[in-house]
Amino acid sequence: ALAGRIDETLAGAGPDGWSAAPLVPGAQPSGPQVAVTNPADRRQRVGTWQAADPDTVERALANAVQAQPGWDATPAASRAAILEHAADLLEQRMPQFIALCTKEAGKTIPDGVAEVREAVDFLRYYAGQARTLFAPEALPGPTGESNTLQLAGRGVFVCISPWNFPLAIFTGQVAAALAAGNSVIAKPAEQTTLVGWHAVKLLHEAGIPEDVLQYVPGDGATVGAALTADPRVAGVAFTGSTETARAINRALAARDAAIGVLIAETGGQNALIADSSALPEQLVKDALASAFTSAGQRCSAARVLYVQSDIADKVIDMLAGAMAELQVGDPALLSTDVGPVIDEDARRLLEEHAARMDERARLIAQAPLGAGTEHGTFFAPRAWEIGALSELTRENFGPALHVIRWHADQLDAVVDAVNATGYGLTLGIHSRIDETVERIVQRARVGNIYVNRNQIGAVVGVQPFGGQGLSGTGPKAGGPHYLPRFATEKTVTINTTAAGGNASLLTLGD
Ligand code: UN1
Repeated sequence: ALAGRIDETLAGAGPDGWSAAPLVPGAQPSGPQVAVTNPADRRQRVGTWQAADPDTVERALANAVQAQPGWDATPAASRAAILEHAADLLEQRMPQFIALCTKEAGKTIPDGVAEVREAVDFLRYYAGQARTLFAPEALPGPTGESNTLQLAGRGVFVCISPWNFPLAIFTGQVAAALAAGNSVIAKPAEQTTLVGWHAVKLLHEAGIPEDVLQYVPGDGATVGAALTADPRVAGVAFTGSTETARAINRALAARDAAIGVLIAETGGQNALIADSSALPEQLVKDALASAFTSAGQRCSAARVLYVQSDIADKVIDMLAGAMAELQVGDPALLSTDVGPVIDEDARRLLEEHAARMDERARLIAQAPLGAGTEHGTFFAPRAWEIGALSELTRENFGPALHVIRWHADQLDAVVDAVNATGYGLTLGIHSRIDETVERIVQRARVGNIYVNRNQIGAVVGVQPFGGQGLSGTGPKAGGPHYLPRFATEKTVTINTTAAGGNASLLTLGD
């Protein structure tokens, strides 16, 4: 019934489904129309989108420069009220956005619900912060002087978001940048332009001026590169690959302009470490959730399960049993656990990885593909047992888990191996021994540690999310320090004695 309703919601969009095009006042976009198809069934057309051409990008930059001072001068409380209104609208339109996330990004229904919920949380969290952070803070100083510290927008911010959280991360970046008084040019991932377009339309409806928030879809190599190389851009918020974050950093540094700010959230090679005191049932449940939710397409997902040798056979058996029960199929069905991966490229990379693993590692389990998956970009979730983490040369962005056994005297070595990947995003620990937990927490160089639970689904304001090293620059999204990074600080010192000149210095000079 739900799947039917999602189809109806989709049909409500128009005969050709959904559509997206640049939202840039005054531009006449002339880019080609690109078809969007359903990852669960590539024969089904979901809509079309149009990429921004160079004139549209130029117009967007000129508009953003013009519009920013007015937006920055708008009281922070008014900016916050608009974002809060957008949160209310988003809650009202939850079914439409879930339908879009399912059809365009292959999200399951629970993932779609979480996606809308997280976007709403980001809007309310950054709005709440804007209300308090932008009041000038009085600083102590000498008599006859007033000193205040205040925040202001940096200028034009470019927000480049990923397809795996097409609404939540898209909205989170944009909301923080707007709350801080920046004008924003938002470039969604090419795979999820429709969700981004609808989010921007909703923000405009809530009251964000159309030149303050513009929407510029396109590929990274042309539209993304043109934006990040432009000297008018003050900063970039980016979530995606480490490699792209490096390219953006280089582009910002190479400009003959102000030193641009980069806020990047990138990849991970996340481990779950279980010792022999772990409860196998809970461990397997949490490992499954961490590795296979969202078809493993989360930068927070567990890629490696380190299990202490005493319980390894039992855990591996249970894992194989649980994986055989996974329902892989149409994400629009409530019974589905694992939907498709985002596109054919993603599926091919995972199949190549699987072929490499099948040659050199032992396959523990492969979940069965459900009925009706033959026309979609599905990858059957798999787990292999490998000898060492160093056998994995890169992040495998999908439902692929790798199990490694460790012995009692190797705890520090395990943590060191995880640290040696250079990534540092999430880490799961399953142990009933406080000293073991503390030892791992102390030694691990990661951003988010989860003990005796799954390691995905960080909650805005509760579990600030983000990594270190190859995993990103910080500050953590949904944490107290993220929004201030989008702002610049102004210290204002006023002589409050006689008008003009500093009385005390004149006296000293006499
Ligand atoms: C990402 O996958 O790009 O905690 C980051 C989580 C999410 C991860 C988002 N906030 O699972």
